Amino acid sequence: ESRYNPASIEEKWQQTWAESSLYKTSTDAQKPKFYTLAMFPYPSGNLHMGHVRVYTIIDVIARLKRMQGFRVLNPMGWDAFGLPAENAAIERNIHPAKWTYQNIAQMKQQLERLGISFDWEKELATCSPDYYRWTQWIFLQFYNAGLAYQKEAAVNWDPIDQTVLANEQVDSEGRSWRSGAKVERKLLRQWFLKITEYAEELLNDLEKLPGWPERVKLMQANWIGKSTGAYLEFPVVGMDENIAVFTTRPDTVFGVSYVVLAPEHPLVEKVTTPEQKQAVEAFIKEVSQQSEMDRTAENQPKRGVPTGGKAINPFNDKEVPIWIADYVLYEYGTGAVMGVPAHDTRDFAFAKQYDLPITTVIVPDDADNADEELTEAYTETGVMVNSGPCNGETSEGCKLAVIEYAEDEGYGERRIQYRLRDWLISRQRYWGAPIPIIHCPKCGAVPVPDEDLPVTLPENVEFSGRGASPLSQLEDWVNVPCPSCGTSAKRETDTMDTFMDSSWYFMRYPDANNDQQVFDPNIGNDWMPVDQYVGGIEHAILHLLYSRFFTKVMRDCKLLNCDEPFSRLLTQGMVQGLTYKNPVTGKYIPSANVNPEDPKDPETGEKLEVFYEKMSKSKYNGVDPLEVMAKYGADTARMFILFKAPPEKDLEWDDADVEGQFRFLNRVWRLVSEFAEKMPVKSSKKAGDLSKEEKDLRRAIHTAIKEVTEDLDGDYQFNTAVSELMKLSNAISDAGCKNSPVYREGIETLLKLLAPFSPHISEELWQSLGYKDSIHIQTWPAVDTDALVVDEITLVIQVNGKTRGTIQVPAKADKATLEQLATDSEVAQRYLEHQELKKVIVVPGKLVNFVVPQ
Ligand code: ANZ
Ligand code: ZN
Repeated sequence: ESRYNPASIEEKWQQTWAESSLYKTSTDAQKPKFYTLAMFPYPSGNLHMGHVRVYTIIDVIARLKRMQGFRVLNPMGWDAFGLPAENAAIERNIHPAKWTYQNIAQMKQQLERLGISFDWEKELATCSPDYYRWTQWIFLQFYNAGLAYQKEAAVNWDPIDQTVLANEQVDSEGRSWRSGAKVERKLLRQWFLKITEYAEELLNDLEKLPGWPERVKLMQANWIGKSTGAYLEFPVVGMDENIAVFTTRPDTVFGVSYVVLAPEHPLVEKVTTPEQKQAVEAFIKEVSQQSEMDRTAENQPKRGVPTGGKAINPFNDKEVPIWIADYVLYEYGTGAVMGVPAHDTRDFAFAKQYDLPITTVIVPDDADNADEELTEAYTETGVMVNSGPCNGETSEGCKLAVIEYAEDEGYGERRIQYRLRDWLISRQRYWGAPIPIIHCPKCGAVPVPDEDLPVTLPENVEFSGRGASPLSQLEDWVNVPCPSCGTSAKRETDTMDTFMDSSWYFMRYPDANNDQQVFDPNIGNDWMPVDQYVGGIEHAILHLLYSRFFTKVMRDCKLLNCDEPFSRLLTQGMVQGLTYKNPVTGKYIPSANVNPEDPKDPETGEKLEVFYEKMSKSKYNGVDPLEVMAKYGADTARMFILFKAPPEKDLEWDDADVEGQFRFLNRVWRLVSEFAEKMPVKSSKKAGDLSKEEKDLRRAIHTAIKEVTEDLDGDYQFNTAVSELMKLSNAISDAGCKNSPVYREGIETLLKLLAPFSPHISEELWQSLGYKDSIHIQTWPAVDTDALVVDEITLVIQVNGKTRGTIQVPAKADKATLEQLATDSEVAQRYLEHQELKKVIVVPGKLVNFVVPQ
């Protein structure tokens, strides 16, 4: 009997599986399809524990579904465009493409080391021209459908490096991560996708996703942010202009004491009086330095200046001043607000600050003193006061009345407003898919013809991190004739947000190697939607929302016929490491420098804080998957990850539990090896001929099948499934009937149930039983419900509540029979001798208690 040596068997099987293309996607049309997908990684070059967790989860599901008779598509690829590659180019003078492909090769090897059953024939990398050709093509479908357009938008501008920055590159103080310069907001012409056109459907269709976590659906709904209210117009005094406001509270219109424009609003210049011009301009400059976050932060003081202009409230003909203020955002609603200090918290703070009038127009139903001065805004519903014709009505009723009146008189209309904004996809960056547009002085924006796609990235580029986007500096590349009229024209030099690459990759996998089409719609429709998607909660909004948007647009372009891309979604929890922190200095200390019995800072002697936190380099709490696999093997690493916590919960790394799983696999190894050496029977016995021992073992086997299958088919409760496997292994090892066919059934079942979790050891042991076919193409065991029937149970015999012994009785015996059997038992005979019986209590299925005088 040989020792369990994961290193040698794991590598051997990984090779064998690859050579036999074991995980190639089946084309057997008889089988139902199952599309498993884990979010593809950014190829940073190194696999971390978070990757191990998500890819192990998807692998268990894929292997299970294959054994359950599905044709499974379980593909893998690389989200390979993006900033880190460009930064590597700037910092280390290595071309982004080279850096990226090196990382891909390395990570692929590491993934293979984990034994994940991907169909590598479907592999894709978003930075490859074969892929981004179609990203560009899809952009043009959006463009042709009127869903892609250009407009001026504010971007983060670094005045020292002369470049646009992503939000992630601006620190919390508003400074550039590279130059340290205070970032400015600058208006640039940018490309947008009209996701707002799909806002209502994106919101409503969340109902079609019962297999998604409620939390994720709620986050999406909030992000879309539907508000119902009105659009109302306030004429500007002395001018032929109206200020349009969006309000969710038309009922408060009689309480308006001022109107506010966002500083960026185009009417600001017009309405500002000469006396206020200087103050207004200074304020606009100041606000332009602030981020949207700062401007809308709740406890931030609200600031503004009067423009000197005035507007008329058409509902009561009152003149109100026009202000500009930081808390009004240009991009939301109409970029203007009616200020109602009595009933809006922000307006209240603003009015207090600048001594503007506060008029109460709603009072609580039970108010006894409506004229009392407010100490804060009253934001609830109630009864109308100071509201002309509305006085005495409920505020809810007044809402409708005001809208109807506005519609009749032409002052406004009902309006649904979404917080969701159109998606800005322009990036002034090199490492992304070029936007396939040519700007012609005569024709304007002209799409690159399909036959000229892809617009490839030029290779000889300078990466300095300074100046405009690298592409715009390449004259040769930029200057081209217009495809439509031939005039000299210029290429668009912006590239696309990498979220565009990842918004459709799941549509590409089923037909990943198609060089004629984005994908064959028949193949796409065969596989879509993804049946089970797994990924991190950090993508709850953007990636998942964009992917849903793309799916709907592709549907409307007649390329797909599904409404939603991902039927079920599992968001896996984080992997946390043991973290040591000096509470005084705030420094994190590597565990190697700490005595776990008495954790102290080796430098200062300070007692350390000890806790679990998401693994990260800067906290020195990471565990390297490669080291774990080198020590224990991939199977143990997988078992630990699956066993330690339910998949959606955070998981605390624990070396002792890793050891525990390693010991379990060793037990399985010994159990099966001992059996395999004896070349045991293959014949089967009729159920009726089974001994009690055999029946008990069969019950354990089929209980395990039932439990494991239910744990997996329900909510993927891998942790409890692993516990069931441990129970079964114990039952087998305790069983006496080692030569029985039932014992063989036990061994084989254990291996099959273990196969999705620990694919290598189960394959090795399976083939040691003499089988030549892979265990991973075996049929998932079915429950024999007859085997589950318990025909004898253990009955406890008590005397005055004290347990005196047990007997075996038929499981179906009724109360009277139980009492009889108990009375006749040897135990009862012995303890009840010469005693007068007062009472007998029978609890079927459990016990019989004889009560005698004490
Ligand atoms: C008057 C009013 C009175 C308001 C009142 C509220 C309470 P949501 O639910 O987020 O859609 N608003 C509208 N456009 C804005 C902008 N561009 N920047 C900042 N605030 C803006 O909120 C809608 C409310 O937010 C609107 O209703 C408006 O204030 C404000 F007792 O109008 B309300
Ligand atoms: Zn032209």
